[in-house]
Amino acid sequence: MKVYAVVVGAVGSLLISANGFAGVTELVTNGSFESPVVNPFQQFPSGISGWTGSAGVEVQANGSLGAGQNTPFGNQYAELAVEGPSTYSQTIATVPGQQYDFSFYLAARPGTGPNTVSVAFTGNPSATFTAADTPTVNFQRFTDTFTATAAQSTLSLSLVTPTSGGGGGLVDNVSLSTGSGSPATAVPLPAAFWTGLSGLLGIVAVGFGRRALSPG
Ligand SMILES: [Ca+2]
Repeated sequence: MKVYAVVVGAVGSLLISANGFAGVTELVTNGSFESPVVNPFQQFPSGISGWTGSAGVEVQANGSLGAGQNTPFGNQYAELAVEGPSTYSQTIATVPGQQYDFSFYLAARPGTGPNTVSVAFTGNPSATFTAADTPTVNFQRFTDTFTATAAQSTLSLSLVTPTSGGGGGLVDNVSLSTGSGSPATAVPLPAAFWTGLSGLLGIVAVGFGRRALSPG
């Protein structure tokens, strides 16, 4: 028990900022769009904490698109279509040459067809990700790896389709970290730590992992 307590104290700050991944430092601010609190949705022309939007930022609370239309990550998510397609951006301090793991969750707004999002990161080719149209909001995890080329890198998410103003591009849990490979092995820790962790934060981490492996 003594070893366990010491280890928890040593890495406690890392765990708090890890967004569910032990040992990985989260670099995105407000990546889960939980701030500010909205009910049931709200548009912010000048952006929100962490994010600016070329056409504003729209935050929605669970249920705003109908009963059961929810994110599994907190109570809020964002929609890249505000009154039209918007590009959400966040500038992050980075180390040139350092590799970064990126991930986010994307769901199509039901009834709008496949929703495609382009993700850009300073100095890297952009990548596109598509979530199929489904009757119920279904967040799926997408990942990429970027290498920083500057001390400041801008991460941007742009809605590619749909292009009409009807809405689309539901995003949540946007994450960027310097962790590489599996989060569970990113930082070597004593077995006793993991045993203890399962009783504390393991519920969060395992829940996150299961959804990541089997979206839907
Ligand atoms: Ca969220």
